[in-house]
This record gives sequence, structure tokens and C-alpha cells, in this order.
Amino acid sequence: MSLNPEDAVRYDVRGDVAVLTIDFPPVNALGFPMREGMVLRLKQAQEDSAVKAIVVIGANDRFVAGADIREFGKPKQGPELLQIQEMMENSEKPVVCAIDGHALGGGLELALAAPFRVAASRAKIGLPEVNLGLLPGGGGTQRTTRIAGPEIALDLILNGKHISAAKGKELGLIDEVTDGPVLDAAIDFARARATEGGPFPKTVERTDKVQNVDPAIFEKERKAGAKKWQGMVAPFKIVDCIEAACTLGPREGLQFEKEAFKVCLEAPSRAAQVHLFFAERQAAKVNDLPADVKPRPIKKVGIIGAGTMGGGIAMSCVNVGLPVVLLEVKQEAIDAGLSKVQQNYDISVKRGSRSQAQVDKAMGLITPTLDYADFRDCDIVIEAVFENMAVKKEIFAKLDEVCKPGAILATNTSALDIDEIASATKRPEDVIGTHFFSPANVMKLLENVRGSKSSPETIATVMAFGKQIGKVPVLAGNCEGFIGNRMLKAYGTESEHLLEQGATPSSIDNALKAFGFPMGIFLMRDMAGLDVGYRMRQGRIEAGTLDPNSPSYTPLADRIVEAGRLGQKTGAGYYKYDGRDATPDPLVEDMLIKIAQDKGITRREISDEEIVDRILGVMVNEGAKILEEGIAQRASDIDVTYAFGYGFPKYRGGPMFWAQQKGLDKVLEIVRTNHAASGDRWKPAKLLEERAAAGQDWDGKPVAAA
Ligand code: T1G
Repeated sequence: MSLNPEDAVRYDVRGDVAVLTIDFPPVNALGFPMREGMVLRLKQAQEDSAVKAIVVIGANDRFVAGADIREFGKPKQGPELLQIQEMMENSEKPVVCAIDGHALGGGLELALAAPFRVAASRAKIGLPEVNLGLLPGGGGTQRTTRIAGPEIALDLILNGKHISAAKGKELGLIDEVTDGPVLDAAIDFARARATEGGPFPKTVERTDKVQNVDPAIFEKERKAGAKKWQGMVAPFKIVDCIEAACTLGPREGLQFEKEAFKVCLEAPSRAAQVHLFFAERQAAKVNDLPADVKPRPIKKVGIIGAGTMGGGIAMSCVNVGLPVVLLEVKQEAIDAGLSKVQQNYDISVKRGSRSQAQVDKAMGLITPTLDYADFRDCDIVIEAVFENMAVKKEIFAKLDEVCKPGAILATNTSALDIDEIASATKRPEDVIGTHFFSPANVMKLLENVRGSKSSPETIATVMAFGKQIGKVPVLAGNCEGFIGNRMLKAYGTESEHLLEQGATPSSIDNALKAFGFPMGIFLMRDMAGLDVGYRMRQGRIEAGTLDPNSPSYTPLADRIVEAGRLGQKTGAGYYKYDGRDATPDPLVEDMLIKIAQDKGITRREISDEEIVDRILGVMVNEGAKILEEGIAQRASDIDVTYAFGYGFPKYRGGPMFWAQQKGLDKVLEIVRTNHAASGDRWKPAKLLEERAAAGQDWDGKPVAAA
């Protein structure tokens, strides 16, 4: 889509006020045609003798969503943002930015360089660059600090959050907020400023908020961030830039920021986080849906099971104003479920992330029931009970009787066969998996799982429903473990083999933590409790689908449970616990030595690098098989699944992106080496072999020569 500058920014005159309308779909980003258009139109307004003031506004009720992210990493074209900002800052005619919709990143920086900003009350502003591994490189760190002070700037820019226009006014970032049409308000405002005459304020020269600033606030921020920003560049640079705004002159501060921005732009974390930005948006699109398929509207939700998952799913719905009918089999169970939800909300009120009024409104949207008939007017019903096929089929048979035609019948199962569950109904086309992640009111990922009979409308509806409740929806095919848990199983199995060969729970967990995972697999298992996994394995052994005597079977987990160690809740599992503090337990090491002896394995030193390469290698190989089988639509969906559902470090972009950055040929080498050493579970995926051999990325595009 190339637009010429004249169309990217239109020029009109209302009386004696020039109106520059930015019209650069989809979100009026600062792409080069738009930047060229701004220079052209600002010059035109300066030279237009009929013009006394200038208003800059965005078309389609949107201001500007920032730099054009598609241009990152590409050769620069057209004028820089700085040039436009200087034209507005030095204009003898007052420039007013009229903000509606979003003014984000470079979009807010553009507006902050103008002397004045008028916003619609529904507008949102923010500097979310940190989510892209970047910092506000268009003067945002300097001007925000000089206008609102360093503490506010630190909070706003390090969290990348969007704030309301009213909050923006309170902080001094917005001059006027209007409930009426923002263009009219901005024109009136501009005309009044023109009448008053200049000089007009230059935000970058404000000093009142940056004098005698205690440098300790920056040290405190760096200290607090040391752990959580591990592997990242941008957050540290942001603190440096805000400190620079308090210690350097305006121009030196802008130069300091420019250099810091360059460092972020070149850091691998930027490419990874920009990859995830677009991957998240791609994941919402379903390739094989007919273009005319429309999602069914979801206005009322039913949920079966008020346990941890059911309660969390209910909160996700009522948080966006969707009424919920929450069913349990017994009154005590529904009471317990509701009080757990209330407790969670009380914590958020204490933390100040929600007001009591918001909580009362949300709780008021939950209708508890013991009667399936209360689901009769629900648009979707989500089953969230424990993993037992017979119980789930019984539930779906009942839903088939009571739910209205066209209602979506969804299951939150994390592993069971969607088609078998659907077979309990006469409407399998309306049945689908909606796999939430615990805690469901917090975790962003929603893994929707299509059954072989799920209709296009049913799929389109749950993908839209995911966005509606603020989740990141991904579509998976129906296989054991779908996308996420299937790869997690490979990751778990490889971790267990690493233990037998010489690693320890802490060496593996520490290597994964150093790689960027918030927590290693064995700490995670101890937190979740080891008994559920044990019961599932025993069930499969009894069913004959798991052979405990096969060499690939790793018995440590069973030995630990059989020793009465169920994890944190019993004070011992893979680790021993003092409260929540985990320490390595020599007893577990002894178990490993015994198991290795019984298997004739000579245990050896295993490096962190080998641990990470093998765990990531086996995940990526499984990911490639998932792609081959069409269980995932695209490699980036797997990255979104792991980044938003399994704590994969976002600054690494996800397992498939990690593999691409490392080189698929190198990953194939890891897979082949382990295939030779460990046999079938490392059998190279055909897709990985093909892509590596052809020098292509996962999508079959040639990989740019390093
Ligand atoms: N550049 C290019 N494309 C963008 C874009 C951007 N900044 N923002 C969105 N898109 C595309 C997106 O990929 C999608 O495309 C379509 O627009 C609709 O987006 C110097 C360096 C504005 C809140 O981080 O947060 O400024 O999939 O599905 O839900 O300091 O988009 O249709 O082909 O998200 O209505 C900082 C990013 C940039 C804001 C709208 N800005 N955007 O949400 O629509 S860095 C951001 C958003 C920067 C400067 C630095 C959201 C939105 P497609 P969407 P939405």
C-alpha cells in the first residue's frame, strides 16, 4: 500500500485555521508517506497567509499509533519525525493536536512536540514501545519527564500502559479534554491561542519538573528491575533516558535518547518482540475460513464448574461486562467458588488495580445456579470440570438438551479428544475446545481447539470471543496436547532424560531461568503438585498405553510420589521446601543415581548450553511436526502460544522464532545428534529437514544471508 504524501495528509482550511488530516490506514502510523505529507502540509500552512493557526488530526477517529513498525530494520526513507516536530515546535502559528482514538508511541511524541493537545474524552494515550523491545525514541522520554516529572514518566514508559485522556490532562500531557467533536474543540482552542499570540510553549524546554531530582529514584528502579528485566535492553535504557532528562539540557537529552534508541533497535530483543507483535495479530486470523463467515454475537456466557478454572474464566467474562451463569452440582461448591472469586477481587482492590465499584459490578454479573435449564439463553457454555471423558460426555449430552440452537458448546479440556466429547451431542458442529490457562483471569492465551466437525461459524465465534474477553486467541487442531501441552510433554520428557544422564532438578531449572523462563520445569511441577500427573500415568499404565519397563520410561517422578513427596504442598518433591523456599535434596540425587545404575547409564557433567539446546531443540522439532500436521496454522502461532501461555521469554520471540534466529540448520544438527544418541523421540521432523536444507524460514521464505 503506497500512498502519496498529499493523500496521507490532507489539507483543509476552516476560516483561519488549517486542518491537517492524517489518513494513513490502518492506524495512521508514522510511515514515510505520512511523514512526507506532514512536512509538506506544515510548510503549506506556514506559507498560507489566510491561516492563523494549525490543527493536526487523524482520520477515522484515530490519532497516530506510533512509528510504522513495518519499517523497522529497513533502510530509512523520507523525513525524520524530529524534522516534523521541530516544524511544529518552532511554528509562529500555534499548532494544536486533536487526539481521538489512540495516540501511542511516536504518535504521542508527535503531539507532545506541538505546543498544545486537545483530546476526546474517549481517547487513549501511551508510550508502549517497551513492549516492542524499544523506548520512545522521538523525544518521548524527555518531554514526558519534563511535563509530568520522572516518577510518572518511569511508571508510564516502563509499563507501556495506555491511559485515559482525563488522566493525561491530570498529568499535564493533555491541555483540554472534550466530550464533543474533538476537531471543533481543537479549532476553537487554536483560534484562541492565535488571538493570545506567541511565543508558544516548547515542552522540551520545561524545567519545573526536572530540577533537584533525587538520583536515588533511578537506582531504586534499576535495582527493582534487575531480575525482571533480565535479558532485556529497553527497560534499562528507559531509566537512563529519564535520568538524562533530569541531568542534561533539552538538546543533549534528545541526543542521549536517540543513541539509546539505536542500541535498542539493534538488540535481538527488538526483533523478537516486534515478531510477537505481528504474530499476535496474525494468530487471530484463520486461513481456511470462508470470507463471508461471521462470528455469532456472544452476550451471555454459561460456565460449568466453579473451581479454579471456572472461577477464573467467569472473572475474564464479567471483567468486560459479559453476564455469566455459573453452574455447580452442589450448593457448597458454588458457594466455595464464588467466595474464591470474591477473594481474588478483594486482592485487586487492595492492590488498587480495581475499584470496589468495579468489583461489585463484576460480581453482580455472575448468576450462580444448580440447574442446567438456566443455560437456555446462553450464547456459549464452557465446561470447566476435571479431566474425565465420561463426566464430560455426560455434561455435553445435557447441554445438547437445554442449550438454544446456535449456542457454542465449549470445553476447557487441556488434553482430551474434542471429537469424542462432541460425539455426545447431536450438534458436533457447535462443539469446540476453548483451553484457558491458569490463573484464567490473568493468563492471556486462549488455545481454541477445532474438532473435525466444528463449523466455520463456531471457529470464527470463539476466535472473536477470545479478543472480546481480552485474551490472545490461537487456533489449534485436535491432537493429544494440542499445540502447547504437546510440546510441553516433549520438553518434560527430555528434562527427565537429562536428569538420568547427570543433570539435577536445580541445574535444569537454573539453566532455563538464565535463558529467560520465569521458572524451571521441576519447580513448576512441585508448585502444581505431583499427584495428578502420577494418577494419569498409572491410569495409562493400567490401560496399557504406557510401558513402565521400556527404556524410554523415566521412573523418577513415580519414585518421588511413591516416597510420599507430592511437591510444595507436602514440603518435598523434586526439591525440599521450607515454606515456599526450595533447596536441592540429596535424596532425589540418590534416587537418580540408583535409576541410572539400574539402566546402565553413566551420569556425566551436563552444561547449561546443552540443557537449553536439548530442551529447546526437542520442543522445536515437535513444533515442526505440529506444523506439518496442520495442528498449528503457522510457526508464529506456536510462538504466541508459548509467549502468552507458557512463560516463554518474550524478548526471545518464542521457540520457533528462537530456532530461526539460531539457524534451522544448527537446530537440525542438535536434533540429529540427539536422534543418533537417543533414538525415535528425536526423529527429525521432515519440515525442519526441508527448511534447513533449502535455507528457508518456517514459512518457506529464503533466509537472508547473515
Ligand atoms: N505500525 C504498523 N502497523 C500497525 C501499527 C504500527 N505502529 N499498529 C498497528 N498496526 C497494524 C496491525 O498489525 C494490524 O494489521 C492493524 O494495524 C490493526 O491493528 C519512535 C519507535 C493502535 C491499539 O506499539 O497497540 O512509535 O493485522 O489489530 O486492536 O518512539 O494496533 O490488520 O494487517 O492491533 O484496533 C509504538 C501498536 C510503535 C502501538 C489498535 N506503537 N499498535 O488496536 O487493531 S514504536 C505501538 C497497537 C514507536 C517511537 C517508536 C494497536 C492499536 P493487520 P490491531 P486494534
